[in-house]
This record gives sequence, C-alpha cells and structure tokens, in this order.
Amino acid sequence: MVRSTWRIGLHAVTAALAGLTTLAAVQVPAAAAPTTLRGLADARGVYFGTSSTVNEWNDAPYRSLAERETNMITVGNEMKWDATEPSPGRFDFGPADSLVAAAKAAGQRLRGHTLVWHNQTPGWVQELGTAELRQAMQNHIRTEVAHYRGQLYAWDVVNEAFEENGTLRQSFWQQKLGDGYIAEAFRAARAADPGAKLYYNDYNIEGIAAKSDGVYNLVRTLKQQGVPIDGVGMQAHLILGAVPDSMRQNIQRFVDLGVEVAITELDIRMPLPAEATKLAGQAADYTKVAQACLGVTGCVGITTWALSDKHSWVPSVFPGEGAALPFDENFRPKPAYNALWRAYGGTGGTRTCVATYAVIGQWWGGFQAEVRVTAGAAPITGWTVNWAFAEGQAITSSWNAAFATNGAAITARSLSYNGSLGSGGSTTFGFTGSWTAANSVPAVSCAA
Ligand code: G2I
Repeated sequence: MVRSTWRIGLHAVTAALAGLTTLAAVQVPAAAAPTTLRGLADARGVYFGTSSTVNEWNDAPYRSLAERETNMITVGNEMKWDATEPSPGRFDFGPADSLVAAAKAAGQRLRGHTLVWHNQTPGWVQELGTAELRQAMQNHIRTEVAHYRGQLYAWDVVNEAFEENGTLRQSFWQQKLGDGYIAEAFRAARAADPGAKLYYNDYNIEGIAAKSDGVYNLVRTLKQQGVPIDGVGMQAHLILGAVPDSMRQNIQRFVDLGVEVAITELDIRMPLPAEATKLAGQAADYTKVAQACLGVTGCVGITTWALSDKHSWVPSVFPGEGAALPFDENFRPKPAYNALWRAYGGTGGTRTCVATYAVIGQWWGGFQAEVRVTAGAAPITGWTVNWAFAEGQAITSSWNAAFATNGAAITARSLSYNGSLGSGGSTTFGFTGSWTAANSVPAVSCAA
C-alpha cells in the first residue's frame, strides 16, 4: 500500500516537474536497492512465493523468512477438499482463514490450492453417483470460492488431471463426470469469484512432451469454447540435473494461447547427502528454471513448495532424497537461493545476511527469544539486526550482541567474537524480555 502510494506520488511529482523548465536539477531520492527476493520480485512486477501450511506458519523462523523473502503464499493443505468439506455440506475454513489473514497482514498475495483433485478428497465424495458428484463439485466450488471472493490472486481450479501419456487421468472425476468436468469446474469458479485468476495446475508439464501437449490441447480447446481459464501452473517438482531444455519454449507456447503461466510448486531434489557439487548443480538448475519463466512476458511468478528443506514433502515420499529448496533445514540460504537472487535481477552478489527471530520460551509476563544471523554468499565481518517491538515488549537481559533501544526500535550489533561469518555461516544471540497484551514475532532485518 505504502509502496503504491509512493509510486503514484512520484509519478505525479515527476509529471508536475516536467512542466517546470526553470528547475534545473531535481533531486529525486533513489529507491534503496532491494535486499530480499521479495524486494527484487516487487521491483520487477512479478512474484516469488512459497507454499505454507498452518504448522509451517507457526514455526516462527520459517514465518519470518517467508514474510521477508516472498510476496505470494500458496495455502499448502488447508484449502483442499478433505480440510474444507470433510463431510457433506459441512464446511470448515478456519485453518485456511488463519493463513489468509496472516498473509494479508504481511502484505502478501495468495494462491488458492486446490478445488478439484483426485487426492486429499474425502471418501464420501469419491463414493457418490454421477448426478450427486456433479452437484457436490458445483456446491463445493461455489461455497469455497465465494468464501474467499476478492481475497485471492488465483485459484488452482483443477489439479493433476492428466496421465503421463497426455490423455485425461482416469480419476473418479473423469470416470463419473466425463471429460466435461474440467470446463464445468472453471465455469463454477468464475461465477463465484470473477476477480480470481483461474488456473489448471499439473506436474511434469515443464518441458514439451506428451503430457504438456495434452494440457496444451486442453487449454486451446477451453479457450476456443469460451471457458474461463486464465492460467497454467507448472508445478516443477524437478530432479537434480533434469530441468527440461524446452522449458522456456513450452512456457512461451502456453502464453501464446492467451493464458498466463506460473511455476507453482518448484523444488529440485537430489540424492542425500547434499554436498557442494550437488548444491552447485542444483543452483544451476534453479537458474535455468527461473530464467525460463522470467524470460517470458506472461510468466508471472515462481512459487517454491515450502522455502526451507525443514518443511519439504520430498524426504517422506522419496526416501533418501531431499535438500530440494533454496534454504537449508536451519534456514541458511543455499547456492540455489543465490541463483534465484541473480535470476530476479539482484546485483552485487547476494545481500549480506539474514536474521530469523524465534520465541523459544514464554511465560506469564516474560519470554526468551533467539535470533539467528546467517551470512549470504560472501563472508561478512560484522552485522546489525533491527526490529520494532510494536506491542510494548522490553528487553530485560541479553547475550551475544550489543543492544541499543530507541522507543520501540531495537538494534542488535555483533560483538568482537561473533561478527565474522563465512559464506553461509551463522551465529545466534538472545535475550529475555517482558510482554503484556501480546508477544508477536516482529519482522527483523539484517545488514552487514
Ligand atoms: O505432493 C506434493 C504436492 C504435489 N502437487 C500438489 C500438492 O498439493 C502436493 O502437496 C502435498 C503436500 O505438501 C503434503 O503435505 O500434498 C500431499 C498430499 O497429496 C500432502 O501430504 C499430506 C500427507 O500425505 C498426509 O498424510 C497429511 O495428513 O499432508 C497431510 C496434511 O499434513
């Protein structure tokens, strides 16, 4: 909000000044260079996002990382059918609502995920006969999309409806409702929220191959029939060393059909353990994906499926594989992060450090917090972490940093023994404090 007001203001000032030829030199303050992927994405008019579940969001360091680095959140599980309509007509939007409210409070946009899928759909839906299933689908879409009307950037309306050979997946949807269920779902979603972008979303459609040909033909047909589809989500659950060479060309052909494209669930897994060579290869793969998207006007953003390896779905589904995300389990940026940083237009190497703040203990009137500082790609020789205590918290004792307080503003600086960090290295400092009404985790920034 503040940003766009400033932009409008600046345009107005610039326009006004254009007429004043007597003013020789006008000093317009230079915008500070972005220090996060979120800032870079904002400056470029695209997004960088992550998925988040309620559990992940409650992991304070994860949340502060996501708030700092991303301007788009995909709700990880809480908008799926098993969460929102566990029994017929009984809707529960509580968990999803809490994520929506939190993301909006952090100034992030949201992608809704997902309405019609063969997974995470309750048994009662799968057991319905044709007429009842059609009615249940319509009712589910109508109710859920209307609940979030005006609040979401986009919806993944239909998810993973294709087989690898490019034919429609023989799901219970397809078998009972026939091919037309996809068009019906998009129409129902548009009627319930005319403002949300409506996406078809799938995996293994990043390169040109039988499956993406199938999706391409579907989208072309839907467009010809006037079915309201606005976007194609390429999930991009990829494998180290196997980013398709045709990815950019594939994105372009979809854009040429008149839809936008997004990378919606990016991760690039590798055999564990992760070591330097694999991490460097993964960074090259992240570069390839990001350039394929950002090189095409109409590819609007990239979302990773979680942000840190701590919360990845990969190890539980592919035993022995993992390390698929841009931050490691301790929230330290990996070479893949630096690759994204450069692909989004970051210059001068990566920003120099990140800090994550966690409340590690809380009792009536008091709490203990720990802040972790992590260097970026280049070594650093000193750091400063800033935040504001908006709820009246006060520091009572501290360790491993020099604190300065100015009203609500807190500054913590490195000491002689913990300012120097190697590339990706980290250290922690902490404090105990007092609180009264509330003790939320503040947004922290780090400079080196
Ligand atoms: O499988 C990765 C993604 C592929 N594309 C669609 C996405 O929606 C999908 O996400 C994953 C979630 O990240 C997992 O968290 O979808 C899985 C289910 O298909 C999710 O896993 C499920 C577990 O299987 C359940 O046991 C668990 O109860 O998460 C549930 C909620 O934590």
